[in-house]
Amino acid sequence: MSAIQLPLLIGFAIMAIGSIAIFLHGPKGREFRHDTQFHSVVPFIAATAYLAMFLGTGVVEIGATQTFFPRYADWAVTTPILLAGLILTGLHEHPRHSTFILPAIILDVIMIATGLLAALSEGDARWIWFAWSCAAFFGVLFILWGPVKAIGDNLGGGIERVYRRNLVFLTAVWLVYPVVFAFGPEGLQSISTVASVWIVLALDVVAKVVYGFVATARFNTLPGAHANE
Ligand code: RET
Repeated sequence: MSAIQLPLLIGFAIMAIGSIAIFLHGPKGREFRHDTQFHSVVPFIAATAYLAMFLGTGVVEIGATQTFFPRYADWAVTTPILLAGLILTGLHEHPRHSTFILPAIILDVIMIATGLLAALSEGDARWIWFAWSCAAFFGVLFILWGPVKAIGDNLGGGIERVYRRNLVFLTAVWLVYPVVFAFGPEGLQSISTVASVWIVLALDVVAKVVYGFVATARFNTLPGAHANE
């Protein structure tokens, strides 16, 4: 097994176990909640991506850098689910939640797609795509911290507290990804490929599994959280 395969295998195992653990941790019996469904499916998707990367499927050497296509495929699917989950936590009873979920998801998918374009291009083009991806990211953050937070603040009943805490957690973790990209093998090359795979693994575990537990536990504290959805 090569040095790069170890974190990928560990990633597969943590994500597979995390998916089952979040599901079992959720409400029992016939009760279904959007947050438990969302948060257990996210690590399952990641486990699939880590398995593919461990097997070398979709890992392509372009120029001097390795591009992990499954990583971007994973993010393109899981980050919209995490965003939809966060917005639904704040606004699940609000009739206009799709007004915010859709634009947030579109910007988010553009962020991941142009991040992949940055990884695939060279020279100035790489940094232009990086900057454009960051612009989309700021659009996502604007929606979450601006209108969604403002509406949530007026709903009361503890929703605003749960939303704000989840929002702070999500923002803090997500902001590290572009930093790792900028300093990693795709950017300034101050971090080696193996080190960057370990760092992204740690971030993915926090953003998907730890956040999944924390967010579902916080949702549990809301009155009415146990109603069938
Ligand atoms: C890239 C590179 C280009 C600039 C930006 C990026 C942002 C990535 C983010 C990824 C989040 C991933 C998560 C995965 C786990 O569920 C594509 C690295 C802004 C924010 C949360």
